[in-house]
Amino acid sequence: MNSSSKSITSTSKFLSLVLRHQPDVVGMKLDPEGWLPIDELIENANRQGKQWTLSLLHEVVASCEKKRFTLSEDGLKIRANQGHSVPNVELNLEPIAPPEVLYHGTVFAFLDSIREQGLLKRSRNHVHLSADIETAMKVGARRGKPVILTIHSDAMHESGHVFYLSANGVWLTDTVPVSFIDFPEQT
Ligand code: HQG
Repeated sequence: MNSSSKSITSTSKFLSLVLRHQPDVVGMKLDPEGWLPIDELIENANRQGKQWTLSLLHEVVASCEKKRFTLSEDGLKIRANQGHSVPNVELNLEPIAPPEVLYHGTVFAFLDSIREQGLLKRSRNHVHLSADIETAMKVGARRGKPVILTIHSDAMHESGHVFYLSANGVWLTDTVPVSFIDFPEQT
């Protein structure tokens, strides 16, 4: 990794912290839809020793493979597309019918508890599901050897569960009862 991609990665990590979890680390509060004014964010971050510029943040937004962040149409605000734990952030996504199945990448250590409780959102505002197995593998691999659960999302939807699709293609729902989860056989 060269020094410029290092600074993009560290900026992206700090931005995720601020825009999803702890805006107070730069003394700010997300607006009800999760936005922060970008100029003020840069000023506040720089007061804490960062060396951010508008063009650095534009580069972070554009180069992020997972498209974690969005700039508002007028370019004055920035927000995270999903992953929030800040309460009461309303992304104003439209409910949307999911495909027949979705996937959730997790690890063996959580399976007993998932078998008992289903998938819970825990510290985040939604349970996060992936449209394809490859993405779910990457999500699970953040914690160890990934285990992929298959979620019968169409059946969930039919029985009244609401789904949203984030701007970066992550499926969001409130909870997944265990009856809609297929566990892999060897687990
Ligand atoms: C597990 C990343 C025990 C769940 C990813 C997961 C994603 C349970 C962990 C996004 C459970 C929560 C979200 C239960 C769920 N008992 N464990 N009943 N229910 N779990 O990080 O889905 O790179 O909040 O399996 O790509 O891992 O940050 O959710 O392992 O899109 O942009 O509890 O974060 O995106 O962990 O990941 P998380 P997640 P970024």
